[in-house]
Amino acid sequence: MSSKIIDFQTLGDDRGSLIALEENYNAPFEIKRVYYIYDTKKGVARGFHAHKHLKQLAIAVKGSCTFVLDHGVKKEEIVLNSPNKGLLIEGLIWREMKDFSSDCVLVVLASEHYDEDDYIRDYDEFLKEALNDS
Ligand code: T46
Repeated sequence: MSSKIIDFQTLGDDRGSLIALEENYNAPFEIKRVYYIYDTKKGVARGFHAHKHLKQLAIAVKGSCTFVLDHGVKKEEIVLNSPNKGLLIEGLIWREMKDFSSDCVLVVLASEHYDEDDYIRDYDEFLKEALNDS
């Protein structure tokens, strides 16, 4: 299990900015799915689950939000507030997302198709698995 910030190269000129994401390059896996979260209501938190195998790259292409990543033994908070930064999350990490700005558009690239069986939505079950893995 691991997480890290990936800095994307901004290709800009006097017309504005452009960022390209390419699988197995700056998005370091095969991209099978893309989804985005937007219009999140004030004060709402989402997530509250871990994934068994999924790799994801989350980018706040507009606005900001905070990820709370719980590795079982340690917790960290990561603010996403720039379209040129992506949060890579691989493996068994409990995630919560909060503090969405009203204009936040959170784009997520995923390594697998949607599969509810890959989710762990029970925190105690997550902790048991995470501590076994560490
Ligand atoms: C994650 C965080 C960052 C689908 O049908 N297909 C999909 O690809 C996704 C992502 C969701 N759904 C359905 C399942 C639920 O009925 O859309 C509904 C909302 O999904 P969920 O409650 O899981 O949303 P979040 O924001 O809690 O979590 C999502 C992802 O599901 C999850 O993989 O890591 O964003």
